[in-house]
Amino acid sequence: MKIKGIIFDLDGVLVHTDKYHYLAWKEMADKEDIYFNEEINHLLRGVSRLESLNIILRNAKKTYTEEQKLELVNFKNKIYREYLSKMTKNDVSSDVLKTLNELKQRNFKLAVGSSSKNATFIIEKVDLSNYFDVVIDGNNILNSKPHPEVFLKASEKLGLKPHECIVIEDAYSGVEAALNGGFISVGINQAKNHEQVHYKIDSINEIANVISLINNELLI
Ligand code: B16
Ligand code: MG
Repeated sequence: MKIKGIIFDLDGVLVHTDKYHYLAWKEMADKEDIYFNEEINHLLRGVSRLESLNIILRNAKKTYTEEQKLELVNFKNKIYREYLSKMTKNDVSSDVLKTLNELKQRNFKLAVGSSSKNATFIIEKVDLSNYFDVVIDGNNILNSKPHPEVFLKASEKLGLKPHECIVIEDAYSGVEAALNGGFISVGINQAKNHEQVHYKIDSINEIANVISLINNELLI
């Protein structure tokens, strides 16, 4: 079976919105006098907004009601969206553009599989909409990564089986989700630390090579 589709994570893979998540959560944490640093921020990669808050609140000095939690996530999201609203196509690296163009030219089906409810907004701001056949995001799923729902929905909408797709992830939880769904996983940055990730890459440029490698291997 050959690889026919590529499902990209958004935050931390296609765009570096992870720095804005950090800044917005940091502002919320400082306001509440909760200890938060970049190390803790790594734990939030791929995890839903509310689950992210619950991770941050492990360091809180008091307990929060569900209503107060909602206020905190709304506070964070407002700051986060202010950063997002300033994004342009210049926030997409030349490596990402080159890779997407090459994969499109080679007729691979491309999808985004993101936990973010802001995914469509981001993709439009950075002018990447035309590259993707399918976008599945936090608004389309009930279970966030490490549950495989986001990737299973993406592959289904692409008309492909999980084993015909590779998933590119920067998050430990994202690699878990890919493995749980029966996908071939490719880890970049933090996701390279996952013990079971199938392929580790240092740059998105390497995706085409990984695909050639898999397709040749599967031919044997
Ligand atoms: P939002 P991804 C994820 O995006 C982020 O990595 C994660 O840090 C964030 O909490 C989650 O989206 C929800 O984002 O607050 O915008 O709905 O990596 O799955 O593309
Ligand atoms: Mg990510």
